[in-house]
Amino acid sequence: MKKLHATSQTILSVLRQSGGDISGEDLCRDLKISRAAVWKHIQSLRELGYAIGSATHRGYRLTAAPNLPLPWEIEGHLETARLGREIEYCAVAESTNPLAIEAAKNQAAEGFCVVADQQKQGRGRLRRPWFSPPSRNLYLSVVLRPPIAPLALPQISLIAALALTRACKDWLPESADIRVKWPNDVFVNQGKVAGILCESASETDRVHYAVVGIGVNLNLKREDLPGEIADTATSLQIVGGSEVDRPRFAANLLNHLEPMYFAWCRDGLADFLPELEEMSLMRDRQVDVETVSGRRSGIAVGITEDGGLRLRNPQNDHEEVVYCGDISLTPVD
Ligand code: BT5
Repeated sequence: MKKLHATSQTILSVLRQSGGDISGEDLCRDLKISRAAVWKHIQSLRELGYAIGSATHRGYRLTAAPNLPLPWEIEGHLETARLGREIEYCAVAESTNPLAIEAAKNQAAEGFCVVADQQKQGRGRLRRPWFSPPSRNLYLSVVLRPPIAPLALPQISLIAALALTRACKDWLPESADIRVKWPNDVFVNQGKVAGILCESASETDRVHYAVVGIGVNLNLKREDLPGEIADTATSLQIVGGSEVDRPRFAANLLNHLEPMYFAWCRDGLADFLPELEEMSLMRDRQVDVETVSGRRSGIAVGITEDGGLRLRNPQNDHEEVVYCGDISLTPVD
């Protein structure tokens, strides 16, 4: 886990703001530190991937920042009151979710996030693996403490999925087809671009915490995709063609999520249903849903106010609602 020293952070902002060369002497004088100390901070920034040139008689110049989801880079783009206001960064994590759960158990404030460059044991639902290589994507877990009945908690995946669709829209051409696949996926042009894993602890009438883990494929290239997901996954770069700024994307996602999350806590899901239906991947299509109590099939005709998927039997028009499960779609001709 890395925290940037306050002086390194000041040097970084000075270099950024100047946009040109800053002499070592000026830095020593303004920060009241020695030349050796300035050099040490410059070195630590370089180790994080900042490209900082130095030339005798001219000084230091920032020429490039690493495309890493570093907390201070995310914070620079945040417009939230709570979400992401405290971020723990790991270059390598087993998975960001258990780290956020641990923090939640230790009273982390609502909005606390864990972000990793890479996950060794990234996970999906039912212990399925989440492909999490370094340098490419976003792996973020946010601690939430919604004042709602525990039964309503699964809806949070739908809110996060909708926030993701809005965040993806900001990076993709208008022609991109962005969809929510109930209950926890985001698809772009028929490929899975993001998944959500919500883990929580509650008692009968109170949620202690919910950790919403979000994985988004940002800069994966086709050739990065392992065989198991080569035909089903995609990334914003594969679709949009350009490199996504990871910290900016992370901040943008939290900026979208926060007001939606607070509105949902206050008023429930009803106001989001039209958008959820408009963005639905399955709408009016024949689907099979694997649930714990067996397979259900039907036409997906909508989502209920409590987050269930409405399935209509085309033979007798009978409708049933399922609340969790894995969906497979019957291909359309
Ligand atoms: C999910 O599960 O889609 C939830 C994924 C949540 C990942 C985030 S990353 C931050 C946090 N930390 C974690 O360890 N997890 C969360 P599920 O619906 O069960 O889908 C899992 C399936 O998606 C796998 O079985 C693969 O088929 C497919 N898959 C795995 N990695 C993928 C990737 N990077 N992109 C697209 N599909 C993937």
